[in-house]
Amino acid sequence: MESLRRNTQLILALDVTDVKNAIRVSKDTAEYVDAVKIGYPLVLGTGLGIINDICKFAPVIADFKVADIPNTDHLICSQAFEAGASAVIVHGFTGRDSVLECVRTAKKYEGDIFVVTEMSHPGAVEFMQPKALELASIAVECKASGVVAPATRPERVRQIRGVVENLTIISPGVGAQGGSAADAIRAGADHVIVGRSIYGSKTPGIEAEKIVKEIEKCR
Ligand code: 3DU
Repeated sequence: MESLRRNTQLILALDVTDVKNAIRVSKDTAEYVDAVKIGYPLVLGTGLGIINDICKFAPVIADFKVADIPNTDHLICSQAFEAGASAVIVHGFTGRDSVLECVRTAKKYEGDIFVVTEMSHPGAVEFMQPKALELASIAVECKASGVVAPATRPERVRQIRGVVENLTIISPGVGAQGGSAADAIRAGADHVIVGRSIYGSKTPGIEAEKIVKEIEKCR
């Protein structure tokens, strides 16, 4: 793990689409988060330069769910790291060569790669769930820093933890999707990822603090 601190164990999913809100929420929650995850909603809404703006508050994980041929994966990851991201989230279903290329690219920037295993939404049981443990072992074989595993299914986080051993598990699905931060952490997640419950609140800092306190209680 090159970049992700393990302090509050909370990662903010910053899925707002304008600079003003992105800065407001980041500033308000900065003391409670280990990282901010930025994906297509914010980057398409504002431009790639937003990564550098948000880096001032916390390390940025670029959630681009990279899923292409190795050369294109390399180009996408390079752009994200050049823009200031500390980590990039990639898919594993494209195969080992693609994931390896992402990990190779991340090394050049001393950055991290997280591989998606099973997603947190109901539809993930159709195609991803049957392959999730294999996707987790691809992450291990390719020496990724960690995996993304579903807080909506803590029992799956536990099973994925059994495969990835000491890799970092980051876990979305807390709050708006029905998952609990404490359950995900108890099941073996290192960090929970929370979006709408925090940025959709009038007081994002207070919401973030509540989640951090919930996590502290189960340590
Ligand atoms: O549901 P929330 O608003 O707390 O946001 C969750 C974030 O995590 C959001 O950015 C979504 O795209 C991302 N994510 C998942 O929710 C589930 C996954 O399996 C992977 C990423």
